[in-house]
Amino acid sequence: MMGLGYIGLPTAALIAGKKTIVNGVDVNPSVVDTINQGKVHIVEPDLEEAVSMAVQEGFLHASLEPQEAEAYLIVVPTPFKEKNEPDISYVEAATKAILPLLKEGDLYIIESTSPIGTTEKMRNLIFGSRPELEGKIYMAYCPERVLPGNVMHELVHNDRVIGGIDQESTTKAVDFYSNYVVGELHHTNAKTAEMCKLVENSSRDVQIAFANELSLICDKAGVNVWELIKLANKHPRVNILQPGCGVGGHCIAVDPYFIVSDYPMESKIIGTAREINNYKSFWCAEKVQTEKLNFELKHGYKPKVALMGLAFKPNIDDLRESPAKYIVQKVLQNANNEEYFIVEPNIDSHNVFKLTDYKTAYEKADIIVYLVAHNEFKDLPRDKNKMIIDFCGVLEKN
Ligand code: SAJ
Repeated sequence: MMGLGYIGLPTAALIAGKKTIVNGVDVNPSVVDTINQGKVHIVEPDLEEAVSMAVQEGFLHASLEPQEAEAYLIVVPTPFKEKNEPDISYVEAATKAILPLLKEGDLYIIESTSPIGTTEKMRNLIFGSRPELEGKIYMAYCPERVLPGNVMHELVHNDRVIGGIDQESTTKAVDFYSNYVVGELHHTNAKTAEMCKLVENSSRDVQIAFANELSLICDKAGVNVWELIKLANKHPRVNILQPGCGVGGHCIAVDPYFIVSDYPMESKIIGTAREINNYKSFWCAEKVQTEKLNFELKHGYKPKVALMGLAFKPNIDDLRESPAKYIVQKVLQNANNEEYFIVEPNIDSHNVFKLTDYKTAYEKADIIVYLVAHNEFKDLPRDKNKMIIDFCGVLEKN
């Protein structure tokens, strides 16, 4: 297992749990040490138990260098270079690391979200330096589709799309996953599987952009967007998602760019959706500043503002690409930080922000800004004397 992050480690634990010996490889020595102690570096329900058992029973061992195996899974990050271009250098590096170990009959699978054509590129890389392996090893792409917070369940139960560089590779990879996955395994080719992953997340991004666009229109029109969407969704063929303060996380806010950067002329809706969702975060930050000023003009004193939530979505502790965090940063720029309370009930402390307990912040603030619809916030009392700015429908969900 090349990469022991949010997907690699749970997958390694799952496979090891079926009594298959897994060598987990990561470039980070502290990750390797942590896992070999049966511990984890990621917050994910049920993961620690699975890793601890797999390590104790001797089926999972982590190291900095790969060892010879029959199947190699590439589960490393594919981040962005400047100008929103995908960077597949980790996939390349992981592939180069196993290159000397590959032998006839081996299976090579990429799970990392990748630009269309990456499996083909890795085929050229492998056979370019090991031509004797051409037609002798199996290569496939099989994207992960799990939702953070529900990874251990979804790894087993979600359907998988599996695309080989040829029929034999697809069949071999399907056989491999059938040992661990009870969801349906769908056969295709590598390029379609690569694109399928990007399209799934782009589709969700476009749908959220539609909801966010509605929220901007409704703000001007004086219509409650939450009620509007609830009513529109009563139509049997309409299913609008929820607006929020933007789209975050390391998948939906990123993957559409993999398409846009390669097909800029053709991917107009996908590109525009990204712009709308990014703009929504900027708009929210501006709105907080404007409403704070309005309050001051009306009441004659500077209000205290509670910024409620930093995570990228409800009930998690993950702040990566978080629109809430972006809004907090933007609002605090050139502001008097004493006037703000920053709240994130899912983390104890933060290296930049001084956090306040959510109940204290609610009590002391004049303006409450809901940035993330965490469950805790829904149970707070409804104090009519406070100004509430609800970007994510906390008040609608009770
Ligand atoms: N969001 C909204 N409105 C909504 C739904 C979500 O604003 O109605 C926002 C969330 O607050 C968050 C962002 O979108 O900021 C993304 O959250 P999410 O729950 O939609 O998705 P992720 O990023 O946690 O996981 C997604 C999933 N993909 C799809 O649902 C198509 C997951 O299945 C993928 O495996 C994952 O991306 C991934 O790793 O690619």
